[in-house]
Amino acid sequence: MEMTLRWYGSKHDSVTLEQIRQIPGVTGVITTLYDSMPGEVWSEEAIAAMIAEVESAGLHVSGIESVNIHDAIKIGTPDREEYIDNYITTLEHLGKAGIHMVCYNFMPVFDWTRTELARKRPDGSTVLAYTQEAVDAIKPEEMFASIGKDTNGFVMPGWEPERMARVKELFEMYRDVDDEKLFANLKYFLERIMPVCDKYDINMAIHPDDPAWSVFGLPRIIINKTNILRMMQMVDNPHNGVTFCSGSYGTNLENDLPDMIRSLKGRIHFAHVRNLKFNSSTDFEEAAHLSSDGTFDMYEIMKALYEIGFDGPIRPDHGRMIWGEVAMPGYGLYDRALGATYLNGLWEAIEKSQTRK
Ligand code: CS2
Ligand code: MN
Repeated sequence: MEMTLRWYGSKHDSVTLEQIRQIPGVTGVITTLYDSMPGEVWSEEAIAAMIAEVESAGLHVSGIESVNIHDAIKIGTPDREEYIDNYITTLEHLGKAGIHMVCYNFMPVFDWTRTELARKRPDGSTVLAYTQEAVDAIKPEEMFASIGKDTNGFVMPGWEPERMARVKELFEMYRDVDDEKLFANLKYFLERIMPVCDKYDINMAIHPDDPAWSVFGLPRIIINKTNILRMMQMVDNPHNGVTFCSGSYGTNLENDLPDMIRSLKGRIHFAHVRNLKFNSSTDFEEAAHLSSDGTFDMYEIMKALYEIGFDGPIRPDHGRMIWGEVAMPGYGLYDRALGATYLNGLWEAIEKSQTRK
């Protein structure tokens, strides 16, 4: 595996490449063209500039998170053809530039959903948190306003203001899309893009829906072992793979994370590893990465990844806000650096315990 950190580009991120370069064991970044809108073609020039900037800091681009999918593709409207063509061109440009892993998600309307961005914990740190009660109490169009004030002035991935202004309209467009239709639209999209992925050896890595259940009545399909295996089989090509995000699949306590990892052998192209602390089955917060701080056994998660021979990029996921840092919620430097170091420590111990018996 290769330890990486997510980075939004110098215009948008409070964390610098120079800082990332100093986290021991982190050799790559996972980045994106944050200003691009879903459906746009990423130009070769913009991709080259992004790579040059990262490489001049002594790091490399380990993959993209995300090339977002236009709603027309998820809904399956006739104009999806044009947006799929654009997506293919973007993949072609990325492949030519030597990028081989692309993360994306297939969530309708909202990307990840949290009800608090700065819940205070007993140690004074703040974290992202979710309660079902809070979601049930508001209308979808109020969602952005309810968390918008806690973004520390940053644009949150998946919560771009232009998108949020259209929430009502988007709900209307998804009216006839149920789980089956969403599966069919995902299959259609994947079948269309697989040839370019085969040509340039691009691993597509779908990110799970977060939380892993339907919110506001919208269909959500990338939520559990049954559905993800269905997706792997419906387009049975190794380039059709997953981002294994422990914090997203883990929102549903019925998901057995190490077991899911083992069942996805050969198809996990990217890993997000973080912990959650459940206060009840419908109230969870994003704890520090350590097993002792949350609900999951992080050793077992890393061991399962090791055992299936996972060799893709991995990253700590959302971190707590600590030591007075002001950053995009979940994406500060300090706690993610601690997370990376902890995960590297687990990996080293697992590796040595296998080879030094
Ligand atoms: C989430 C998502 O995993 C995460 O960090 O914040 O925004 C995720 O990046 C996307 O759903 C992937 O497309
Ligand atoms: Mn994730």
